[in-house]
Amino acid sequence: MANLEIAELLRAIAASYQLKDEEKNRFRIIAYQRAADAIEHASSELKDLWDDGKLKDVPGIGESIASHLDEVFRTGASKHFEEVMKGLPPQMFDLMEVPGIGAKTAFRLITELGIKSLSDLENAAKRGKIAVIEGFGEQSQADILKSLEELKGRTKRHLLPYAAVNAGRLIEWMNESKYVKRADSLGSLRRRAATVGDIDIAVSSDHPKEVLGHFVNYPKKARVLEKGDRTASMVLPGDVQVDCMVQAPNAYGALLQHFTGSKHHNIALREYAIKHGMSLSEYGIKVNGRLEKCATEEEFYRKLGMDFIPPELREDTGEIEAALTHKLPKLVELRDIKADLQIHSSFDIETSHDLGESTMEEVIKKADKLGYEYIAFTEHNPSKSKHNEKEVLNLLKRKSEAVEKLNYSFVKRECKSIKKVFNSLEIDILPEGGLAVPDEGLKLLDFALVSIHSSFRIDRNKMTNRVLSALAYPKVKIFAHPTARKLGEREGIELNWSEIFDFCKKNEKWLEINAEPTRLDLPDTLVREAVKSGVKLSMGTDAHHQDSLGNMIFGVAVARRGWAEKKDIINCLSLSEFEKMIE
Ligand code: DGT
Ligand code: CA
Ligand code: CA
Ligand code: ZN
Repeated sequence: MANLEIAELLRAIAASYQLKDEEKNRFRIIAYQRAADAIEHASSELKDLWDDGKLKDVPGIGESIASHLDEVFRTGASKHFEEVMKGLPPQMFDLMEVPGIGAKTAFRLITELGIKSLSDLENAAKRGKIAVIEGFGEQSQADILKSLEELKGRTKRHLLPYAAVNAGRLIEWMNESKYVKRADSLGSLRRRAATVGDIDIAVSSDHPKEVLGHFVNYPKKARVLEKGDRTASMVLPGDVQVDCMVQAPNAYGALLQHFTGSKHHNIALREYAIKHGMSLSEYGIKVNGRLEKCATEEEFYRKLGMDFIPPELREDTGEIEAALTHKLPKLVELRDIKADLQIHSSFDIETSHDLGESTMEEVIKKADKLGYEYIAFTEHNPSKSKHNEKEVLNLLKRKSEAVEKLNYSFVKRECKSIKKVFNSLEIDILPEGGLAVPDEGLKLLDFALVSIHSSFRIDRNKMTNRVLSALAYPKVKIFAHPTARKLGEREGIELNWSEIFDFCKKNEKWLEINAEPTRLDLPDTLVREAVKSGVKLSMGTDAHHQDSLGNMIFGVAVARRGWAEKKDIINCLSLSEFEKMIE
């Protein structure tokens, strides 16, 4: 069972509990959903962890879920899971694949309309049968049709960190062979694209036969697809395909260049070469009919009269012109990052209890290890429906006191590099605009992030005004995960970006690059436009566990793909520079 299937199973259990008795099972439902999220985004296969007896090391998998999963791995099923799902229509779980359809909606559609499949659902929506059910209406029906279209457009791609971890392990394995001089990733993974179709690996060696023999002997493989003289392909658990290519060391740079892509970059490069009497291949560059091999990529680009183009920029969006005229940006690097500006600790703002996992202290320690100068705690605002204004203020006060205390004691006593912890908050932008926290509450914060977590489908103009109304508050500095997209799940909201950019530039507001692997939001193409417009970006991991602070590297990948330099990123400011920005 691959991670995605297990996650699906746990979601099905959560949905079953939701239908049976939502109130009674509230915490169970959350636990199952959380475990499903954790497993879906884990970079290791759960089955491997189980083999090593490390199931409980996965944050989000508690004692009881672990014991049921243990039964699943041992026997192929769990009695408890079967019991929970008994009596529920199995099509329910297919319908829940549709974004926006939860357990209850799916159940009603099946029982009230007799829907048996996604195509049934599409037919029913097209014939107007859904709009007339009580509580649905024209809008829900239109939303369902739109979601169905979205679902069809999905292709199976892997999140960048998942591909990166799998490739990293495989490269380690390749390096164990004495015939391997070096091994690198290629393709979309080397370009650090947000999602990766298949993994491509390059090996430098004079012994392709032995190298490929070692490759197909990889102990963690699911099956071998093919093995030729210079290339081989196999599939890893979780349906990840890997292609491996071997090249002699004296032409290795040309191979790297050729199979890093992107296709568009290579086409544009080839056209340029032809115009100048050269031709390109995975061996090198032919000039006047004579092949000049390239051992390194630097050499390859130099022969074309270009500066070295970092893989992240190879998308044919102006990098070739820039490389010819020595105008490539000096891209931001992980070591330039001095802060993480979106972190959720286990300090539960609703109760001000510490829930035990990744306490504020643990998070600070981890950030200190990473060498940061400052971080911000950005818990979600207290629920507006559960508390009156006075209660909200009291909760915010408690958090602000907790952070203040940490700054005076813990940070001074325990930290080498962290100098300050900021008291921030991730505040919901209400559907009609404005913030989910009263003005008095804002006064307690050092600065605030705002973001959208509901009502995603509002027309472009209204949505733009909704966002601008929130950004207008002086305390608000950051628009977090601005498109609200979820990779493979949900497309982003529609905004008038040039209006947003203008506003941010004029009013010193920053757009976040959220480094959470399913978000990577702003997406790279919009980062590029923001940078061009002179808008500053802030980086946050959106970590809900101290280990996720390590995801910053993926945010940096997005920034680099968007041509961002140090000067474009707020987190590259020193503490004192940053403090001036939020005065
Ligand atoms: P992906 O795997 O869909 O995320 O995207 P890429 O960019 O990794 O594409 P892939 O795996 O098809 O090919 C790797 C790179 O190799 C691609 O960016 C362009 C380059 N390339 C050069 N010549 C060829 C060729 O003849 N066939 C393919 N498929 N790729 C080539
Ligand atoms: Ca690929
Ligand atoms: Ca490939
Ligand atoms: Zn958020």
